[in-house]
Amino acid sequence: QGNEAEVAAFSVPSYACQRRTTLENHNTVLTDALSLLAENAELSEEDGRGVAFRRAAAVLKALPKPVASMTQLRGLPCLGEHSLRVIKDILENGASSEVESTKQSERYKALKVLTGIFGVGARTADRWIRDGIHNLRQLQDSGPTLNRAQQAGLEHYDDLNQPVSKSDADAIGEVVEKAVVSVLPGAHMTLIGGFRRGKLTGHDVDFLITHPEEGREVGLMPKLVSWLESQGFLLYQKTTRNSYLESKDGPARPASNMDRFERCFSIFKLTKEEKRGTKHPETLTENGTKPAGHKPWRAVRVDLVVSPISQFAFALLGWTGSKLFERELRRWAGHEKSMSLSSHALYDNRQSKYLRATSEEEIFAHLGLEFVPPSERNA
Ligand code: TTP
Ligand code: MN
Ligand code: MN
Ligand code: MN
Repeated sequence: QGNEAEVAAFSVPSYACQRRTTLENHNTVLTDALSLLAENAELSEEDGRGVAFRRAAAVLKALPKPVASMTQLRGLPCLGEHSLRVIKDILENGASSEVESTKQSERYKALKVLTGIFGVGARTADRWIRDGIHNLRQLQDSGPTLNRAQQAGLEHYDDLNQPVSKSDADAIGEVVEKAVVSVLPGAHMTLIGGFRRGKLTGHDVDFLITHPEEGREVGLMPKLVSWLESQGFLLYQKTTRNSYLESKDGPARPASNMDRFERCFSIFKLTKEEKRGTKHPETLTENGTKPAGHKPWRAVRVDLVVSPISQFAFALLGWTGSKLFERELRRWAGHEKSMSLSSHALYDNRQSKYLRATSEEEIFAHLGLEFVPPSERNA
């Protein structure tokens, strides 16, 4: 008797950027369920619902132990009626009927398979589904026109849907580092994204590149890509140039969350030799004689970003994630501090000026937040 009353209520601050969220999650059953509903909302282009479920999941990720009863959740932020219903269902019945039926729905399964193709987003997948395409077989049979990214995505579908390990990320890092210093001596490369937050696997590998002398980084990306291409490391690449300086609306408030650095979305060819950390033999390309069912390499999604040193701290913070942590930082900046944060700069609307920073620590300080290290940004 009185067990429920003895269970202390949890307390967490409202914004994910005020919390320390490690990879240790004591509520994976609940957060997996809410994340699935978030994903389903995003795939259905209902972004508002998606964010609401992501925020709810993030609150549960920050709890110090498993949720045992609904009473413990009283007063917690970001838990809306819908999320609370899902949590209650799981606590009482072991599963959420909404999550289970979503998971089994033909539409969700089709959206997952089709958006699992690199280059295919929610809108394209939805169009295909309305044309009766629900799986890869039907896609290949009915043959809608695929762009270059989607063709590559389909070709490397299995590899790209395998998680990337930290050791694969490190092996690729060695190659990219070597490429970076050969095309621009003195340039620096940093691992960003999920691996910087200490994740053991990822869906891709992300790198940020800069040079300590402002301006020296200009033109680096095409050279880097040529080097990697000439060595046979790229199965696909699309480079977009820096559009920050030339944009008309100025750097303060980017129209979207997409930043405007010079960047490259690529599919990297990781060979067994690179994995072992030995030299890349020129002979390893499979010229016509592909061994059936086995190949000595795998395809890995790699994102490269180049930033001028003056924006490096903002780029580092903006590309380390998690995506929700980034979103919450920007929400905090805007709503609580009347500032605009992007991956390029921090603008103070009250003082009408940019706030400089050369480290992530300085940016948190400008924002009036306690510093949260990358390993605790796993919201
Ligand atoms: P992702 O690589 O998509 O995510 P991740 O590395 O956190 O997770 P995973 O292990 O699944 O790869 O994005 C990394 C960060 O980069 C994320 O915080 C958001 C940021 N980002 C941008 O700022 N602009 C972009 O266009 C993209 C794609 C990402
Ligand atoms: Mn713990
Ligand atoms: Mn990543
Ligand atoms: Mn990425």
